[in-house]
Amino acid sequence: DKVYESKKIELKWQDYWKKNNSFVTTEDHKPKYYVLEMFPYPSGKIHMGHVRNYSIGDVIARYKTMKGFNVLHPMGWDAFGLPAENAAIKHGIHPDIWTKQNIQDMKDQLSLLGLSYDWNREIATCNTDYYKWTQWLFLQFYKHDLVYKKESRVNWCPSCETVLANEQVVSGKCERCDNVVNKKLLSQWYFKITDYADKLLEDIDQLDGWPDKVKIMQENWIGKSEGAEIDFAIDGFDKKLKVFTTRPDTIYGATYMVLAPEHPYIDELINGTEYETSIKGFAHKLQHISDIDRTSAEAEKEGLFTGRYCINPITNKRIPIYVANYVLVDYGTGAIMAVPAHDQRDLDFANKYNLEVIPVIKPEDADDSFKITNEAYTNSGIMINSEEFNGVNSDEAFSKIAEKIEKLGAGKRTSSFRLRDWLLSRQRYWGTPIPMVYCEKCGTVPIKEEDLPVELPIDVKFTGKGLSPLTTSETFMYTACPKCGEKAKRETDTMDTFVDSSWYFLRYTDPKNSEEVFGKDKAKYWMPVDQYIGGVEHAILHLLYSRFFNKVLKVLGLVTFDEPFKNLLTQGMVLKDGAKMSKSKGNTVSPEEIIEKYGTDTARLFVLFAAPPERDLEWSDQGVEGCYRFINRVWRLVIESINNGYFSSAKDSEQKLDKDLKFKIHSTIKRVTDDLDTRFNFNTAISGIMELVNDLYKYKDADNNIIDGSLFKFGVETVVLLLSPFAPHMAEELWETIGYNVSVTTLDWPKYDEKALVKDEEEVIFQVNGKMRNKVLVPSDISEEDMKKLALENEKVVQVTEGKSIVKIIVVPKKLVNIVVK
Ligand code: ANZ
Ligand code: ZN
Repeated sequence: DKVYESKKIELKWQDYWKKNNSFVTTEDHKPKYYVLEMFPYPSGKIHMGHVRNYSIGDVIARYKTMKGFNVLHPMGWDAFGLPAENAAIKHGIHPDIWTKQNIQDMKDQLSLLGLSYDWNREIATCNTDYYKWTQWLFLQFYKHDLVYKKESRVNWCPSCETVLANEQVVSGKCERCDNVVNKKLLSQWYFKITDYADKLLEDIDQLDGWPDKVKIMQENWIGKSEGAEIDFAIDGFDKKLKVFTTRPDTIYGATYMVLAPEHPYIDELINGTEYETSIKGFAHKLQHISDIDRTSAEAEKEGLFTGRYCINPITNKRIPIYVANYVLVDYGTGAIMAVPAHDQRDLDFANKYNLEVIPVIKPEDADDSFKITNEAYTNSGIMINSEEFNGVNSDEAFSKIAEKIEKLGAGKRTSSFRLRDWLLSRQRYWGTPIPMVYCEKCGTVPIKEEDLPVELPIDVKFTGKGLSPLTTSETFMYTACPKCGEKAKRETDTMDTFVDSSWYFLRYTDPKNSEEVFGKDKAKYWMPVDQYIGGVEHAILHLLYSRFFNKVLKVLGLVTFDEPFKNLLTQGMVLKDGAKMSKSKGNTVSPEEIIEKYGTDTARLFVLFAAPPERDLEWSDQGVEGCYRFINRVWRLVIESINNGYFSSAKDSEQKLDKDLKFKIHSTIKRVTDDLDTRFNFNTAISGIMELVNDLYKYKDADNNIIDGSLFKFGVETVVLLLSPFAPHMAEELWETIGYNVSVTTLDWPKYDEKALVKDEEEVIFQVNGKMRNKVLVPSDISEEDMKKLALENEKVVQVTEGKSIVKIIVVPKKLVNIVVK
């Protein structure tokens, strides 16, 4: 007998697909389907998470192809980033060499998985023919006033003398040398993503095919608050203090003001006063504390009086101005009116510093003795202590007071976003160089488009010290100013790698274009991505940045659609012993070992069968064994049937056994198709196929059964085809063994016959006192009365009911009749 040799078969078909360009795609007249898995960082090794991600994508790609779609299924490399630079510092390998070697290694590992990628479309973000276009896009953003430079604070390790990424700072200390990390002011590049905050928020409504949790995460990240900006005059100072509040209804309860210690007015307000030194010291201390720590509810509220006062524009009351840790400079206006009665943070602060607390809203059912002590009242209610607004509901007062403020010219309704502009500068080598120069005469000047790419130089030193290693390359640093031709200095920062990944899905549609970022027609044909698949860890930044890029590209006229990803599937993690598989926990299972032992088809089947794709998946050796046994069982079914001539067996009359099998085959096609079409329920699809395999075995082994060869063959072939997206190598081999010489990848997905799904007979059970006495076939449309009659007349039933009196008869339509006797 031909035995199942996974390795031999898998290599054979991988080679076949490659030689026959089985997965190479071009635009054609068919409906298109673009399936995309988030491209990996080339760390050098694939792990089970990759296997899961890519297996999900591959099943979808293969299924949609068989359903008649023109499928685009590309793969590439998110190839810039810090690890390559660390390797250069540690081992002296150039990042370029390190990265390219890793890409080759990972490609070799990926090829073992038999994934249906169009490798002709492979891209790596570190290749000049890719990052040239990343730079080109940066210039378009610059032209449209969507990039700007601003001073901001970076993490700086004084002992390594280098800028650190946030993830390199571990509890305030440098990951490399364990010294305390400082902040340093650097002038850096930003994308104006906040210009698109409203649009990014609004269009979440279009994302029907996204998980709700991801949409909520995006919404919260953008964080829109509706409220008002109100101007407070400052006593003895000519500028007004603008605050942002979400609660204009509480303005009568504003008893003090708070500025962020970094607020631009601070200097003018306190210079030369007795408050200067302490406030500056306070601001300095706060530099090292993250925004999250400063604003958390638990954080101790701390602040200082500035010696200054504001005038409340509604009450004309004079109230003190403080600085405090819990007000941030870059949210709203960096200043607040504090209403301790109705805001917990303000109340904590007021209680600590003995500031006045005036309640202006009371619960509907509270009486006049309503007081605030340690808990702020944050709900709506009835207005009190608010002059003409007393007695009004606070929700109503919100608009009325906002109107009054507007009439007085003291402010206006507005909204504020939590979303910040996107800091894209990185003081690193291994990234896309920012295509700008600094000229003493002309200032900041963009590189001319025709001079792109600005290539990464080779002659850099990786010392781990100083600013970007690009500053160590003489050849790179100095160039001619694009405007005046004089000597100018290049920008030495590179771009955040999220820039590279914000448009790669577009480049796949036209990866080799050397004239344009991508052909508009090609993008129009393939985009948007019909199904995007990746980890939920990218639910916020990568997806938001990609959406932002897409919206800008639409304005630039390069794309025609609002949203780049129509459907999103966020796959769960792969766990072992209840914890995420990871090197640090030492609980990993190597894909290569599993493939060596059982074959890729088993590995793929297991990761798809063990859990629905969005859920976490617990690794189980028995589960893998089980999938391996199932594959062998399918294998034997086909080989045995061929060897024993089952497919050519003739039968002249149809029996119940045949009818049941036919029903099972068609209903399995329907079930698997539905599972794949709607929710990608791979696990239930696979168990459906397993059931059909069981029934095929039962059918062929049934006593006294003559096999209906053509029906049986139809059943077995259906199994092979339905399994082909999951276990493609085995399916190809079996298909060939059955006698066909076309690749399964070119075949149509099996269709079911609606008529075969209608059962015209049902099996009904007859019970007496709950005990089964007989099973009979009845017409599907039988009435309850007729069922009763048949049961009462049935020979086996009569044997036990004779001479007894019938108490009652229970009928479950199409299933059972139970006769209760005494
Ligand atoms: C007065 C007030 C009364 C406030 C009240 C709240 C409750 P969200 O919803 O998060 O946008 N705020 C404004 N700017 C701030 C800053 N830079 N740092 C810290 N806090 C700031 O919250 C907006 C509210 O947070 C604003 O409304 C302001 O306090 C505070 F009963 O103003 B509120
Ligand atoms: Zn110049």
